[in-house]
Parts: sequence; structure tokens; C-alpha cells
Amino acid sequence: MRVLLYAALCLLAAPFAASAHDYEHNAIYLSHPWIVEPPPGAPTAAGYLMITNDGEDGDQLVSVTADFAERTEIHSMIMTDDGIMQMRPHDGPLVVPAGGDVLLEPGGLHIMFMGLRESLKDGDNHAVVLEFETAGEVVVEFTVQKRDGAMDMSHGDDS
Ligand SMILES: [Cu+2]
Repeated sequence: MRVLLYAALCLLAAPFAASAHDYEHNAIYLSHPWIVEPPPGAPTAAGYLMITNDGEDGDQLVSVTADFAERTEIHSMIMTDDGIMQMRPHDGPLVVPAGGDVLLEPGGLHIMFMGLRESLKDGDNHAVVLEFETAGEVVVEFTVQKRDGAMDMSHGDDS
């Protein structure tokens, strides 16, 4: 019942809900991986998802690779002394504590896809390989979405 209700809420809340999708791999649960559609010709794009660890042990994301990008980095956002939001490589490994989750979302942590080899268009799906230290490797389809529509999604609140 809770699942049905949740699905209904999502449909009401966001026109893009149809593209929301989840993956389960060992103890790791990956929710709604998506990439903000970059401007044409942009060299980078930002990816987001929620990573949940249902396991007894902590885990960490050790690598992210994708055919469409030369390399990736995990970035976090910091506020500079001038009050400007700036991104920089995340300090150390991205740890997902046992029984906890890590949310990568606009304005916060994100996967930076760098050296884009192809244009990423709204509605496209692109395979990305996430490797976890304990759970191992999982291939996830990231859906490209325009930022405006995607910003309407507030899945974090009701999960
Ligand atoms: Cu970044």
C-alpha cells in the first residue's frame, strides 16, 4: 500500500515521474539516477542519484565510469567567503554508511562527467558503471532531464 501511495504521489508531483527508476545490487539500492541536460557543446555534465545501503557494513563508491565521458569526479559544493557556491572534488571516498544513504542532488554532491564524448539530450538514457568496494560493480542507466522539470521532483521528502 505504501508503495502504491508513493507512486501516486510521485505522479501528482512531477510530470517526469515516468522516467524515475531504481536499481538494487547486493545491499546497495540506487534511486533515480539522472543527468542534467547540459547546454549544447558543454564539456561537462552533472549526475545525481540516491544511494542507500541496506547492508550490515559500510560501503563506498570507488569508481564511476561511462563510455560517454573521458573521466568522472565526485564533486561537492562549498560556499566561498564571498558567498559564492563553488564545486570542488569531494574530499576522500564517497562513504555510504551501513543502514544509511547518500543523496547526490542539485546544489550538493554530484557526479561530474568530464570530457563528454557525445551530446546528452533530454530523455536519453546512458549506461554508467558504479563500482562499490563491497557490493561490487553495477551498471545503471542515467536518464537525461532538463533541469527545470527535474527540480520539481521531491522524492527525498516522502521516502
Ligand atoms: Cu562538479
